[in-house]
Amino acid sequence: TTKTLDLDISGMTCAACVGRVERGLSKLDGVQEASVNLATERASVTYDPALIGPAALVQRVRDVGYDAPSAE
Ligand code: 9UX
Repeated sequence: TTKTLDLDISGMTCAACVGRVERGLSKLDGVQEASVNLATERASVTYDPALIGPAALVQRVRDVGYDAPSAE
């Protein structure tokens, strides 16, 4: 089973930022796909809720250097 989380992310200013967030999220166990839209400053993350949850996804965004509010 999979779930999708949409996250607001702030602090991304160039296309390389998008890559950093996508790669940072994608390599976590349980994340199947992460796609970031620079224009809307949002990420869509598809994950296995048995392996990872929203709090860890938000924390990962912060760890790679951007700001994200608590998961909606
Ligand atoms: Mo672009 Mo983003 O030079 O942290 S990678 S601003």
